[in-house]
Amino acid sequence: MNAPHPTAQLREQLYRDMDPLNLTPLWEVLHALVPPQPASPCVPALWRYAEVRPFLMRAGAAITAEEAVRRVLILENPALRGQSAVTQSLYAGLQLIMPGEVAPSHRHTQSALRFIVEGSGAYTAVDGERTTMRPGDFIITPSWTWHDHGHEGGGPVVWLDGLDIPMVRFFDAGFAENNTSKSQVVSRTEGTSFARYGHNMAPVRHEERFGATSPIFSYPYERSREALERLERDAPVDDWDGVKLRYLNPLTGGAPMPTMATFMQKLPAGFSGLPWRQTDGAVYSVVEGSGGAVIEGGGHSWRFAFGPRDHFVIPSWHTARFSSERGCVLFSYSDRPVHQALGIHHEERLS
Ligand code: GTQ
Repeated sequence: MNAPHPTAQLREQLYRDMDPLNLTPLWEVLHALVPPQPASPCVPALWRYAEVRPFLMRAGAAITAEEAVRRVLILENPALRGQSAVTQSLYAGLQLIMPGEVAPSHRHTQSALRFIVEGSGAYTAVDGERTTMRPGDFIITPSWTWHDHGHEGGGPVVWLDGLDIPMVRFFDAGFAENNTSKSQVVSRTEGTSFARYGHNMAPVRHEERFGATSPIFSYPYERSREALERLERDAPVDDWDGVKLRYLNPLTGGAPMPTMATFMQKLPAGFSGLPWRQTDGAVYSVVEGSGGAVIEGGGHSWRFAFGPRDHFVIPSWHTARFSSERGCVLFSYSDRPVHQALGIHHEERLS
């Protein structure tokens, strides 16, 4: 008579014996590998500017922009500490530059966006053209273009850096190089790119300068805000998003960068939005006004009250809804173009 299969023992012995050959059984991990729905390890988080700013200023006293190369405080997802990541695929940081400083010229395969949070008079130079930074402007540094930042005005200037660093690291496709000169030579007059591409027109014989990235370096806030205000006044407001527009690469109609989509939205005064969820986790920068976000996921719930210059992250497939008593303007970015390119983007609008 055979004894009943000592199944558990048999399996444990199998796992131990094959472990040195770097073999592991799928059936122990299958449920987590192929989950019924996204189960992000990220958590929602809010960084209040009033709490962050003193540390930025202390960083300003502790290190120069030149020594730091980029003087940035990274917004790390509380569940991903040590990984320099705000979501699994995205990086966020707040960069400070003081009058007279230069953040030296370099280039890398990672794409970057800048969203100006505080101060005026700093510039970023891309591909020989300088762009002056003003609060609310959205500025692009395309992959593998030389860029340096400088400040010839007065007072500190702070902007949000959004990069695809974790995504490029995931693909092991990161290259970087320092320029031989600290500031790149200016070879184009400021505003040239915007004149060429920023008016629903394009040069008749344009070269595709940056491949999949928008040839517009800077999307000025006054233009975005005007569009949102007009739509709030003259068109139906969306029950989930308020008034929300996406930024465009004018040559493709797609997102301004191959890896990141950017948005600006206005929640009208008295807005109480319906909940939604989407697979692209998103980082938000509060431009003006105040409001609230209720976020739910993994059996937990978060309630954020936000004001100007605050930042927060809504991870993949967390249910969120916005409200605003007095109205507010929100900038956000996510990895949506990658989801869409892979055909794995999902969005649900709940009620
Ligand atoms: O400005 O080039 O926040 O390379 C992180 C990496 C900013 C930049 C960051 C970077 C930059």
